[in-house]
Amino acid sequence: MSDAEFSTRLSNARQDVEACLDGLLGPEPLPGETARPDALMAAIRHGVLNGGKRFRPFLVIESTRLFDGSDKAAQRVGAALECIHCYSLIHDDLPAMDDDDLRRGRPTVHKAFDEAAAILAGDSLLTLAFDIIADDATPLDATARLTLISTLARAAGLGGMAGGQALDLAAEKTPPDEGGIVTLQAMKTGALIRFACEAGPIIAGAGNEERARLSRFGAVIGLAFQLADDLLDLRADAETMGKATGKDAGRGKGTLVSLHGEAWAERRLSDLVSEAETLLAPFAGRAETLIAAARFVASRDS
Ligand code: GRG
Repeated sequence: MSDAEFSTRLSNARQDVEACLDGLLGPEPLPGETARPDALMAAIRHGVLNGGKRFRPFLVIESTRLFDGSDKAAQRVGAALECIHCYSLIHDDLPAMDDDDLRRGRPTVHKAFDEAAAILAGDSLLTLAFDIIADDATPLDATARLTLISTLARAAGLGGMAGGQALDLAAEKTPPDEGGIVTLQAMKTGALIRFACEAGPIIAGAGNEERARLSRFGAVIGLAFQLADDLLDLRADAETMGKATGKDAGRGKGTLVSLHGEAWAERRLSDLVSEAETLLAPFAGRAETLIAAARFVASRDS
């Protein structure tokens, strides 16, 4: 698949998911909700509808297509996952965590609004994600919806992303060894990406073998995503990234790049892309978009 074809597919998925998110984040309360406060909705929309790549929803959509699953279900699960990703960014930017003023090229939610609004926007997005999947409007049977909810809860929670964030904060005081860095990154960054790839076979009702294979593919590209992010933190400027860069080095934070150097990281990225290709080899041409996604992750420049 050419770079241009891949960009078109990513951009189409982005548009579909943004339309879905725009509808889900409307002012009208759902049955059972009392009201959606205007100021909270403004903070939430600032933190979500703001130019993200939507790479995780794209992975949900493409891993679902690999098994001919429902596109509509994939869009809603992708939107739910993006809600959790956006919550994590909003909370990560808070002064108590990474303390950033810029995200996706715009003021962070606590800068544009205030800290309480940012905390509540994140809380609301986290719970909304599970509401979106549980809702009958997600066209899947109840067992598939429950499996998605439980798998996503474990990816996002204490043994996944939130736990990884805790390990990351602790790493500023006591630097972890290489194994510790790999574990914290697999949790903080990798868990949501792994869920995105595993969601497809769950949505499409594929078997356990396929689900395990896509989960391994997700783990591999999650590693590549973080390695590329560590390289970008060293190499790119804040304008290109839409967020502060150079923060890891500034804080003396250990990464695999600081341990082994940039040339090692480039070689490891290329090995990870080969591993991703091998994992999807049984699907032959049907997996070309996901394989292009693995290459995109390794070579991305923003
Ligand atoms: C606060 C519970 C909690 C978790 C925060 C997301 C996160 C965990 C920390 C962010 C720190 C960071 C920069 C991690 C590297 C990987 C990452 C999540 C990059 C941002 O994701 P992209 O590049 O961003 O997909 P866009 O803006 O395109 O969505």
